[in-house]
This record gives sequence, structure tokens and C-alpha cells, in this order.
Amino acid sequence: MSTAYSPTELPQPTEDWDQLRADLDEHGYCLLANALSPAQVETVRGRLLDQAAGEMADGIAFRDGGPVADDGTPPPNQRVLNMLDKGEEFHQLLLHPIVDEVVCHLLGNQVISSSVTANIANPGGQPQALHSDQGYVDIPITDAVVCNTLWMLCDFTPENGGTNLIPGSHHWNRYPDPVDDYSKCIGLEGPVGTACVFDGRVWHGTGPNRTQEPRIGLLNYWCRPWLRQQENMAASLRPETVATMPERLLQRIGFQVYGSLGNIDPAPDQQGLLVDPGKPRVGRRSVP
Ligand SMILES: O=C(O)CCC(=O)C(=O)O
Repeated sequence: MSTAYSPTELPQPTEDWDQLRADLDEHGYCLLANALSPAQVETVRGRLLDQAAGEMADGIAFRDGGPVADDGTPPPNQRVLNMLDKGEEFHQLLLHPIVDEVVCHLLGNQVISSSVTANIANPGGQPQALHSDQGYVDIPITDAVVCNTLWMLCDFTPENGGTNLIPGSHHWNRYPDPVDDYSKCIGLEGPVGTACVFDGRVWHGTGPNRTQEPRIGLLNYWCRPWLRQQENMAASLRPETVATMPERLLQRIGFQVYGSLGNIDPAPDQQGLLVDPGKPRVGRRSVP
């Protein structure tokens, strides 16, 4: 931890929902202890690592965490995108009580998933530039319009790439600048199975991994229901995946009409209804 803080000054992992909401409001992040059981971690991490290895073997892996070396060696870290289409193991995370209890506290109860991705910070990975997850919002930045739930699928430490984050920066009403003083930056810590919710305005970035083991995190990025999603769920999920999803999950991924937004032709679905992407379209018509 940064020497700028005393050990108890910052959020600690807790299962107390009131404390979690208070930590999020005050510090811009909170830590839910035991968010996933050891069996859930095993299942989710197993499917993730299998998928990551498959994408690597197929030469389609998304790599970051540093520059491409002169000899063409890709950077060490690996992202896995569009995870909802890569295993039902990831669906359950969008229905976890942390969404209603904490995410909705920040973003309202009609929040939708913006993306579900994994970030495997491998040994040698360099620190990501500090950023806000809602950098597309003009200043003044009044409210959070997005947030992240970061599932720790291994122990997170400042040494192994635990997310660099500046507590309280969600209230600074501006975006990071490389000339800023980052001495109040911490490396997120938490035992495997912890979930961290962080406000979209808080300054943060993947930490450098100085160990010999990968740091495995899964990111549920959330947004208010009127904001464009990071992953185009309607286009990126295969129909057979959508067909397996219960109504609550379809609502959570933005397949529910919100006000006048999110309709599909014919005749606007009414507010609050689930759209059916498989139903016939009207297409071209003319008077016979
Ligand atoms: O995985 C992390 O520690 C943070 C990732 C992050 O900040 C990002 O993907 O923009």
C-alpha cells in the first residue's frame, strides 16, 4: 500500500452492504469479501483460462500490457472479450447480489451490462496509464455513469498487478494528466474470491506484475441504461447464447426497452418489455 495512508484508513474487504455502499461513495471503490465461493472461483477461472489458452493457440489472443518487442514478441498481458458468449459460467456474475446491493446504488436499478471481459496481467506486464472509465464524459463530471465490478480470481496484491487506483479521485472532477502526482496511488489487495466495485470516475489502471504468476481478473463493466454499451451485445452474442438466457439476464444486458430507447421495429416495444431480436422485421413495403 502507498505510504500515504494508514492501514485502516481505506476500504477493507467486508460483507456488510451498508459499509460497502459507504466505502464506494467516500473512496470510489469497495471490496466485497467472499463474493465467490472457492467452488465458484474454480469454475469461472477454469473456463476463463481454458478460453484464454484456446485464443492463444488459435493466434487470435488480444494482448496488451506493454509494447510489441523488436522481434515481434507481443506484450505479456491477455484480455479475453465478449465473455458472455464464451460460457454460462460468466452469466451468473451479472445476477450476483452485488449488482442490486452496490452497482444499482451507484447507477440506479435499471443498470445494464456494458461489457464482460477478462484481464490476465502476466509477469512482466507494465502499468496501464491511469484513466477514468467514463473518459468520454465532458467536464464538469457530475455523476458516475459507469462502474466496474472486478472479480479477483486469484489473490490480488500490489506486487502481482493489483489494480493501481487513487482513492477519492472520483470527486476530483477532471481526468488524469501524466504530470499529476500519483503518490496517493494504491495497488488493490484482496484474497481470491473478493469483488471490487469501483466508480467510473475513479483514476485507475492495471498494475505491473512483478511476480512469476498471472494475476487473473474478470471485469463486469456496467452503465446507465441510456448509455451506449462497450460491447454491442445484440450483435456480438450468438443467437444460441441469447436463447439460454433467463429474462432477468436479458434485462441486465440491455434487451429491455428503456423509455424510448432500445426498440426494434415493428411497432415499438413498450417501455419495459423485452425485445425479441429473432422476430420478423417489417422491411421494405409499398402500396400494392
Ligand atoms: O484489470 C485491472 O486491474 C484494471 C483494468 C482496467 O483498468 C481497464 O481495463 O481499463
